[in-house]
Amino acid sequence: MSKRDMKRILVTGAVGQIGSELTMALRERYGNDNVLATGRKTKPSKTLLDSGPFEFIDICKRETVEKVVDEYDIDTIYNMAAILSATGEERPLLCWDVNINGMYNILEIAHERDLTRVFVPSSIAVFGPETPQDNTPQETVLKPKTMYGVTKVAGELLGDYYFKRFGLDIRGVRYPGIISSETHPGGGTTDYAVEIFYEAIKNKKYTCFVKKDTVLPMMYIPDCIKGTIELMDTDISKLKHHCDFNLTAMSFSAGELAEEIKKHIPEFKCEYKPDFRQAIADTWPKTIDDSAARKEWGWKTDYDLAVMTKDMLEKLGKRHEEGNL
Ligand code: AKB
Repeated sequence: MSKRDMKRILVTGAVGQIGSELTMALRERYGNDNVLATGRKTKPSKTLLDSGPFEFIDICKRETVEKVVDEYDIDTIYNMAAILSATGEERPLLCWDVNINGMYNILEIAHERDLTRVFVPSSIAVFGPETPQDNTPQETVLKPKTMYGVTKVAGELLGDYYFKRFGLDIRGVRYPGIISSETHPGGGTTDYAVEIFYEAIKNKKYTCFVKKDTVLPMMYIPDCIKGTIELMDTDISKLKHHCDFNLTAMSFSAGELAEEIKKHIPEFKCEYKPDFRQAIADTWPKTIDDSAARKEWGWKTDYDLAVMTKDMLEKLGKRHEEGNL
């Protein structure tokens, strides 16, 4: 088997919202033993632990990453470990450390060992108030006002630098808010779009931390996992962009999401009490132009607001009935 065909994958941040489901999808595809899940502190789920190898590492401590990369003969890294926007405003130095110094360690390790491919996610947080908020173009002003956004812009640039300078095959997308039912998001501005489902099922009411008319780009987790893996599978000759693909599936206001949930749970009530995360949301796009992703690697979505809402409520409703929510 040539080096290009081998797949020995490391997922950092595998206990997180995207990492946990990405790890399971990669294990299904490449074999359980070929996908090493890693986390820093949080206890992994039984599903993650029982289905394949797991190690605790800290991407800010380079030697802990080097150890597992060498021990497991890793050739591909999905660097999903990150501090998100809301936590980033509360702990800016930690955000810089994990998102920049941690990412730098990953890139150096990948470069030194000539790894096959690296995925490093970016976010809609790279945009700021000077960016057009409707149909935000692929190439546009990047002047974020959060520490998270600053680290994501720097991360995109760093990734492109390693590609140009060292030929490291590194890829990434600007994730919108991700909605999922397996693992809670933590510390993001778009977390309300997940919390609302749990509260609708459990308590039939929710107090939303952004205003009713706040519109943000969103995506259901199956689309997110599909897109991530498809980008990593694409022949590099097709890619003009590398670390900064705009990506979206749907855009809706917090009020529209509440209305969609009400169609299934008529007694559901949503109140709006904006907190500091409103100011972050106000600087992000409402809708995104992801035509570069569609053109260069065939990106397309399967889930819109109605289909996603129905699926989320069914999944969480079942877990609630079983007493597992
Ligand atoms: C956040 O809200 O911080 C993240 C993101 C959009 O990157 N979900």
